[in-house]
Amino acid sequence: AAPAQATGVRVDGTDVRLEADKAADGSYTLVDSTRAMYPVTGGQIRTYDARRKSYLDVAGGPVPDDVPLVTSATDRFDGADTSSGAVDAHVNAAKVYEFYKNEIGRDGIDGKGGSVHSVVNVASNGKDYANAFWDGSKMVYGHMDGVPLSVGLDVVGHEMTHGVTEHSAGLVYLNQSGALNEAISDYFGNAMETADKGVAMDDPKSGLIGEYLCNGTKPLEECALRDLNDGRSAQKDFEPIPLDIDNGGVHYNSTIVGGALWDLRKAIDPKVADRIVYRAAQNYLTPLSGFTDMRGAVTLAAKSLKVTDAQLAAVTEAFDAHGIEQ
Ligand code: ASN
Ligand code: ZN
Repeated sequence: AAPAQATGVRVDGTDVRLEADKAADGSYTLVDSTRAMYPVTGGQIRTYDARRKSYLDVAGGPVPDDVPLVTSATDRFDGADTSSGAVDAHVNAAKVYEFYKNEIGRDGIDGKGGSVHSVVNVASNGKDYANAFWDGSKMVYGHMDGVPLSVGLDVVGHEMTHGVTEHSAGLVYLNQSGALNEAISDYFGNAMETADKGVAMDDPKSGLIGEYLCNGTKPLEECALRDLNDGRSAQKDFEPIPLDIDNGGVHYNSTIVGGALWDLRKAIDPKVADRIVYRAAQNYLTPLSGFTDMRGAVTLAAKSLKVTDAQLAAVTEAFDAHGIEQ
């Protein structure tokens, strides 16, 4: 087997170049050995197809033996490999890898060039499983109204960032630390997508998460799962939510702090904001950190990066605007 290029058809109908592997029998698999990690660690970006197996049988640990790599008899991945979400997952995982490598200087999810594995096309009791998640080892994707979740670069970036967070701050996925974990995933997922699509930061739609999952059947605002420009404040909008509901409302309270981080990204050079938020998450958070800790962490990270006074003032303003106090 040897690295080879292939072509894929994405769910939106466009062709895309894929990094693949060509076997001796002429078939291709979605195994990308071209990234910086490969020569050093052997790390690869691999995409597998669960073929509607239950997400419960796939979650946790390495990819099960009975879940195959995505394979094509020719150098073209289309048809079932498009509708499963495999092509979009493979391309988007590579984009997220490149963002972390080039913008942040991080080598993959574990920061050590380890493999990046995605399993697409899981179901729930034979029906669409309308979610995606990081399971501690890999990304897993279902379909929402027939559209694979992997079409969203913001979704793929969100899930991979859960892996990055697990390998660094280790934010416990409950209550405020869980909402902060969510906010960091939303921030980086959306930052990647906004940069990739060339959406201006001052576009009111810049904060939308998951807005492309409807594949054009709904306006972006209606399609989106969340909006980092929703302007919510810790004082007015934070709700303590029981643990049995969404791990204590981790996807509800998240946009309070995610909104502050997004405000910062709108106020200063986005690349500087990305470095500040990344450094905050890497160096100044611990597993039970909450929103106030994040304000402190972002402030410390900004100072340690020797940002300008204006950039530091933007940090203060962003957290003030969302009611997150010192
Ligand atoms: N899509 C969700 C997330 O990554 C799945 C979950 O609730 N963990 O946040
Ligand atoms: Zn999440």
